[in-house]
Amino acid sequence: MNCFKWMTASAILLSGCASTQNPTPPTAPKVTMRTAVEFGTDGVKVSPSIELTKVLVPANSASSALPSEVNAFINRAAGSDAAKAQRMRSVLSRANTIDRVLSLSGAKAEAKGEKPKAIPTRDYLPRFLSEPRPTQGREFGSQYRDALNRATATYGVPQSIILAIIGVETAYGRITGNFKTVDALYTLGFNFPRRAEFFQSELAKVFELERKAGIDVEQLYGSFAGAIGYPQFMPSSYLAYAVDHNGDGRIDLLNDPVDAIGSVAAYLSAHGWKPGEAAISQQPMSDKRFSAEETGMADDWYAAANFNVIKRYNNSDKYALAVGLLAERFRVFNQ
Ligand SMILES: [Ca+2]
Repeated sequence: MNCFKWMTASAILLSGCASTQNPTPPTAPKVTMRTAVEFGTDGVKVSPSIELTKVLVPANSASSALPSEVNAFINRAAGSDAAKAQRMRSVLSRANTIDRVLSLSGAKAEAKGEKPKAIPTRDYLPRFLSEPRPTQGREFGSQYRDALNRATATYGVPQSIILAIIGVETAYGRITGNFKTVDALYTLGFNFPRRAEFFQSELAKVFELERKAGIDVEQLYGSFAGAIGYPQFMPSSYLAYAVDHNGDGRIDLLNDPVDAIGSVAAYLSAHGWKPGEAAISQQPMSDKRFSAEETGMADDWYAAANFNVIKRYNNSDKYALAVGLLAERFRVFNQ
C-alpha cells in the first residue's frame, strides 16, 4: 500500500535506476542461508526457498561495523534519541541484504539497464479472480459481516471493495509474505538508489511501529517490499491510517482481521473515496478503457470515479482493475 504503497506484493513495477551500492562491509565474512517459503509479485509463490546472504558482524561492534551510509541514516532517523539509535544499530547490525528482494523489486533489472517484465493483464487478472479466492472472500465476508457493516457505515467504502482488497493483497491473510521486513527494507533502502529515500523512510517507520504498536521488528515478516499484515500496509501507512476497529485498545493488522477491515476502509476514505461512486464500470465513465481483448473478460470495462483511489493503495491500473472486478463478485455484500 501506500505511499506508494508498495503495499503489496502486488504490482508496483519499478523502473529506471542506475547503479547499486552494497552497504556490506567489504571484509565481513559471509554465509549463505536458506529459508522456507517465498512469495513473489502479487503474492504468488515463486520458488521453494530464498537464498540470502548474511553478513556476520560481531555482536558488540555494531556502530563501527555498520557502513557509513547506514550510520548516517540512523543518526538522521534517531536524532537525539540515544535509546532509539542504539536499538537501530543493534537490529541493523544483524540485517541481511537479500538478493531475491532485489530481483523481485526490479532493482536488479534496473541496475542492468533492463526494463522490468510486465505481466499481460489477461494473465494477471486470473490470479485474483479465479477460484478459490472468490469463495474465500465470500466466507471471510460472512464471518466478518458485522465488522464490514461498521466499516461501510463509518467510512463509506463498500464491503465488496474492502473484501476485494484484502483478497488481492493476501487471500484473506493466507499469504502475507515470508520476507523479514527489516531485511527487505534494508536491502531496498541501501541497494536501490532511485527508491532509497522511500525505503529508508519506511525502515525508520518500522522502528516507530515497534515502539507504538509493541511489535518486535525482528519478528516482523511480510512482502519483499516491506508491506505487512492482512492488508499489506507499509509501516508508514500502518502508523498513519490503521484503526482499532474491534475496540480492544490496540491496532493489530498482523493477527486481527477486524482491525484490517476497518483500516482498509479508513485508508481509502482518507485518500478520497467517494461514497456511492463506482471504481469500474461497464459504462464509459472515463477515457480509460480496458477492452475485452486486453483483459480476457467477456466485456469492456472503464475506470470510474473511485478507480484512482484504489490506485493510491497500489499505483497500478491492473491492480485497481483486479480489485474492481473481484469486488463485482461480492456485490451481495453491499446490500
Ligand atoms: Ca484492535
